Amino acid sequence: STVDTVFQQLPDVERGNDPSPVTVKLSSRKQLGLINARQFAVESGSLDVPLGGKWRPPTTDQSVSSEKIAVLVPYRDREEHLKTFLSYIHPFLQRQGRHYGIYVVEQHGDEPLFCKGLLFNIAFNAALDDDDYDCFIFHDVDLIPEDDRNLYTCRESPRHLSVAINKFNYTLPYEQLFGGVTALKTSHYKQLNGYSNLFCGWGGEDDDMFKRLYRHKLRVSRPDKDVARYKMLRHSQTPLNPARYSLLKTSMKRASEDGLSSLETMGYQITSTSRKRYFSHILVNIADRN
Ligand code: BGN
Repeated sequence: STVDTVFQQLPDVERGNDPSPVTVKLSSRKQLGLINARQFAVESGSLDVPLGGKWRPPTTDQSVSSEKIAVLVPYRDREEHLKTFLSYIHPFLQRQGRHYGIYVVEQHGDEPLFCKGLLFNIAFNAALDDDDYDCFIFHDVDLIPEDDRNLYTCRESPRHLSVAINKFNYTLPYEQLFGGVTALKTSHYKQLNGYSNLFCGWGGEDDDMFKRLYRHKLRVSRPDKDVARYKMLRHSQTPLNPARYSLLKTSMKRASEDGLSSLETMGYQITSTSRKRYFSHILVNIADRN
């Protein structure tokens, strides 16, 4: 079943609940795990998120940044995570005064492995069809930002935002890491030819992207690790990508022809695009590649 069913069933809740605190303090992993659908509905019910998860700050002041930001969230089979993610990310982005839209790109079909890079590329095009976004945030559904000072905005350099994750004891595992949560200008993502479409299963698509950045001499910037803190929601290990090591040997060769430029050859179908209560939904059928 797809997320369709889940989000139509959420109960309506009263408005006027307390707004979320300015800094999200998540004291324990356990606490996060306990957030259930009901709590989510209550939290989100206190928010004014227009249908489709698109929001802009209530201001007429044109001097305020006009940057439009799309948050892309690849998704499959993680309903609890998605609810938790949405319940945090909307208040977070609104406290930062962002003009944004949330796009959940969901994989279904016979392909057993999760093809994150392909989903990102599909969602990138779909979001640009929907609105003229300047900036893209590529976001794992299981990462919850802890600190409002971690600004979801694009800079001159591509930005790696998930620097310090509780799972890695709040330290960066390696200097070339470019996975989890990243921010790239629309122009940069096009220049890079997006992600590789070929990584299905856990691991490597982000390392491949890092090589694309290197190839174009785009330096990665990062916020301070005291600010760029995240909680990772608990889940079992997803099936690994057995081809990730061999694929990473050909990253440089493939970069210009494997990505946005080769999307039409990838044999997927967009089953539907729709406005859900808290996000825009892109449902993609990916056939078994074997
Ligand atoms: C790396 C993964 C990344 C992942 C980080 C952090 C690979 C490729 C073979 C070396 N890379 O090992 O994709 O984001 O760990 O979890 O598996």
